[in-house]
Amino acid sequence: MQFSFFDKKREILIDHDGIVEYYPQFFDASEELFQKMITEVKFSQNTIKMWGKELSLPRLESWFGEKAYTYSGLTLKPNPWTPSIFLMKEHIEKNLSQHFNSCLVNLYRTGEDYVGPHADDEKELGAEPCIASVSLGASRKFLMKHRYEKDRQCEILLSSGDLLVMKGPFQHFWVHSLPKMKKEMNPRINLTFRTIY
Ligand SMILES: O=C(O)CCC(=O)C(=O)O
Repeated sequence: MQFSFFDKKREILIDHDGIVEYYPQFFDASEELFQKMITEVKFSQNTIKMWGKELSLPRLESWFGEKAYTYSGLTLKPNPWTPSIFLMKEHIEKNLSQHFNSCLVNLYRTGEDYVGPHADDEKELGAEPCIASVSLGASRKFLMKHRYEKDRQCEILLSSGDLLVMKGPFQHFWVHSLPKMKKEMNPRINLTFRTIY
């Protein structure tokens, strides 16, 4: 598979207490990529422990790269890179001049699957993580809210092929989420490329 190097359009969505850049249609072969993910990735239903109870996450996950990743008490063991995820990683790295050694892949099966408000601020992601997030499949709303300035928030509809980059102190000042939408929505896959130290 080859990715075209077209003139990438970039919009700055947030430039206060962190930076969020949006590259619409960064990947033009997004339907093909979605199908590759479905066939190449083995997704798992993971659980986390909360208030002494075992809770199933409202999405499926798979973790790739060189190192394990622990969040909310859950440790994800790394799978070896699949050919397509590795190519996507290289393409993003060339365009952003940034290196990544890991990737979390989420599968939202219907509009009922979601991720609640959180920040990717685990210590092993470094002080100011740069996270590159690729959307494939159904379009879903992505919400960012400032932790301390309650009137500051930003919402964007992420579509197949879009790339969103969060960097600087963003994870310290903002939380982000992918809220539930209509139940009958088509599946969406999200890949977040990260660096684990
Ligand atoms: O699916 C998305 O766009 C967001 C995923 C996310 O927030 C995460 O994996 O930390």
